[in-house]
Amino acid sequence: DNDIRGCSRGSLIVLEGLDRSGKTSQCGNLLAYLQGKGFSVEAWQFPDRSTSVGKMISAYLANESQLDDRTIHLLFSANRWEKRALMENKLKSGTTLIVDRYSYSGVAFSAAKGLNIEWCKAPEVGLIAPDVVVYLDVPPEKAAERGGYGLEKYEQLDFQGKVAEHYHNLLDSSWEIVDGSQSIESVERQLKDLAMHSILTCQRGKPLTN
Ligand code: DGP
Ligand code: NA
Ligand code: NA
Repeated sequence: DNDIRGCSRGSLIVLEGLDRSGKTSQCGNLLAYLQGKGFSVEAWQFPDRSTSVGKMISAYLANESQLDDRTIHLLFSANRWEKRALMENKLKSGTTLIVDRYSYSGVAFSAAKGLNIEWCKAPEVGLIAPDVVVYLDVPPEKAAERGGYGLEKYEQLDFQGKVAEHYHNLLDSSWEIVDGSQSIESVERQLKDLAMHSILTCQRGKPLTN
């Protein structure tokens, strides 16, 4: 399949966490740091609102459209699928990708609505497997305090609490849990270390897998 053992490739670094967990600014900081080190690196985010599927998702999140829970679930997944080929090309050509949310958001947010977890996972099968998943762990109450939520659909404390529970069910030993309640600098330092380690492991020939 996608085994490119022996070639130097980029690393797929995924950040997950609740809304207002600090992921997005940490992704930006990590991007700047790695670029400063001379690595070929890009920051991506899902949902990617620039595509036509992404625009449907964005309208849904802004409460401008209503969609059935399973329908929006599949659109979020389709939004990752439509970027898969480009993602593979970037990684194979040596570019590291820092990705703000991925399949785990897909599962945690939809499962929090009560959808069956195995059903939620199914459309994610075959997407490229991350080399490292960092969970920025912030209690929902603390995230809610951070300047408050915006107006988007899921930005409500009770719902985020359910999302947190589902994230915790998804966590396994392959995830890196970073305590997002620490200082920004401390979180940043840990992310840099995790990213550097992952990039070097990929450069040494870790295969790309689904
Ligand atoms: P963001 O642009 O990262 O703030 O994400 C927008 C919102 O959508 C946020 O509340 C998280 C949620 N979200 C992200 N990815 C998915 C997904 O795949 N499925 C569902 N149901 N929600 C998602
Ligand atoms: Na958000
Ligand atoms: Na974000």
